[in-house]
Amino acid sequence: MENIIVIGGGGHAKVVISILKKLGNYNILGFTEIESSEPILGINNIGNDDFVIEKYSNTSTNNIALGIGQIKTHELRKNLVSKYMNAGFIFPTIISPNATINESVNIGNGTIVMDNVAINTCSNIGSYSIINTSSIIEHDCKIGNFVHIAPGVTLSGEVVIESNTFIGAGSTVANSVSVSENCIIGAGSLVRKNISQSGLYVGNPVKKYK
Ligand code: JB3
Repeated sequence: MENIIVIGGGGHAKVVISILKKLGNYNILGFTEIESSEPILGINNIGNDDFVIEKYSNTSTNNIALGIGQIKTHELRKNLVSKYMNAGFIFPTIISPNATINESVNIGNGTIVMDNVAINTCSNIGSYSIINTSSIIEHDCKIGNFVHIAPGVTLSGEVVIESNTFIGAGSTVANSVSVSENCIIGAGSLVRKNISQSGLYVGNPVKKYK
């Protein structure tokens, strides 16, 4: 069984570790944190990023899971991916055994799909994204890289979510609508028209806030 190390020891990392435990196809060596911290779900903190990179780069222990979430910005996640990839680590795609993914769906490296997600026919999901608990991605959707689809989101058919965009919990994006990169859609919003300008949008239907 291959080893894997989880980056981060907060709430998102707990969920990622729980999915890896359910999957049972990796030996979870530990998680990395800025400072020493208590174990999570029986998994130990094995040090900070620099220590782990120093110790494990160019060894057979080179699987990494991105256990840091994304709400306001994707920058920290992007920087960590670069840091670890430059040291020879890889970010496998991780899909909960409780997710329903159509066989025609493609999901990129480093993307993590949580419990009770449904992704329907011919949708394409990019890399290093979070498809969070109980979200629905309907047929023929296109999701970019470093996107966070928060819990309970519904994307109707043929929706496009460009890279670095966050779709807040419980939001709905209507059929064939496109949302541009670097957007934040507030929780519980309804997006019925294309959004072509980056920014913060909230409401039913959404209005641009800044
Ligand atoms: O909304 C949901 C369902 N989940 C949220 C998730 C998507 O994002 C969750 O509620 C949080 O809002 C957030 O989860 P996350 O990222 O786990 O947040 P937090 O609980 O604050 O934990 C972040 C952890 O990352 C903290 O313990 C930090 O110390 C750690 N951290 C920050 N920078 C880092 C670094 N760890 C490492 N290894 N390296 C870093 O550079």
